[in-house]
Amino acid sequence: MDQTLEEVVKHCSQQLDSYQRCIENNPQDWGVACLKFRSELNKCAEENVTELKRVKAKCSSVIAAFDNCLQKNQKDPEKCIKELKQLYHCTEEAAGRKLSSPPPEIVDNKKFIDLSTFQIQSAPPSAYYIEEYISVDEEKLLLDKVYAAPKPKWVTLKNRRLQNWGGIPKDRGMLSEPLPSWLTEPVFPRLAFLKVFDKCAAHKLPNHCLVNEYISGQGIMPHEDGPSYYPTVATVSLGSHTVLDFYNHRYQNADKGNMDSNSLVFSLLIKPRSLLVLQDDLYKSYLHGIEERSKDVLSEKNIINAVEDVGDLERGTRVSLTFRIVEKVIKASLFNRRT
Ligand SMILES: O=C(O)CCC(=O)C(=O)O
Repeated sequence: MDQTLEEVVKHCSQQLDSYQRCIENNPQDWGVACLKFRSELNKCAEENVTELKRVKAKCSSVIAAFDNCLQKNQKDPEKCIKELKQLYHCTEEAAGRKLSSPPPEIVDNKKFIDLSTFQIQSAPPSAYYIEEYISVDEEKLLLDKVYAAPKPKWVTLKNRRLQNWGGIPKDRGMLSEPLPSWLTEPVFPRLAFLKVFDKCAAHKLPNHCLVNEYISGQGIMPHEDGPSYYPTVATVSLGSHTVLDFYNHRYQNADKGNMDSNSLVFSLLIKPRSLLVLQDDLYKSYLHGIEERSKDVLSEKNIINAVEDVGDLERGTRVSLTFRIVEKVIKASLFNRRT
């Protein structure tokens, strides 16, 4: 699939850009408002991308059935699961891939539509964790793009490096720029179907992504994400696992150099390619952090989402993509207007 995406980017960058801008400008109803741009992108891709030409020739009736269903059920796209499954099977066959492991949300209708299926029941409200949220190919493409960013995009801190996409959040607001399509395309459609950000009045999809890179031995001090953001975060992990620790708020009052281990409440094992969504009390009333270590001895921690005993895990380099909604934005276009 890497090659297909590269071909789409190569031949249809203008259409991709217009579609992306339309999604940004119509956070409430982009599914309907941006149909024209989606069709233009599809047309360009079908005409120029080898694999898609093949898929179109073989799967035209299944594509039409899926489109038809979506048109009829714009407010209720989950009614089109059957058509989506057929489309998935047809495209995988046309591309010559074995039908081994379709994405979980396609296998199981309930998972496809309902975030609550993924809720970690033993955690305080609310944490949702989805393994294999993105594929190995998507993970590789995302990592390639993160590392292809120009050097000045990186901000180097003592214990990690980071990149801001979508703008830099500031107290007075964020000068907002569209998120690049390489970040949104593998992640947003499923966030939208799972309705992860639907409670947010202003936007229904994130407008900011913080990329954090931790090499083995690095971490992040316990902290809260603060009031600049709508209180839901969605984090996609790439490259390596980590262990995310949750602390009671009183840790905040403790001396920073003297971590109050009693305030550690529980931990989550976060695997590469997974999605973690935090909201409610877990966003507002707990701190989260990652210890600076090169190996996680899981038996030493109260890990509440690990079902199988995976023993000790050596950490590699992990890149996390934390998607959020910054509510106070200043549109970049206001500054770019010609007079
Ligand atoms: O890397 C992660 O999963 C956590 C990142 C985080 O907490 C933050 O950037 O505020």
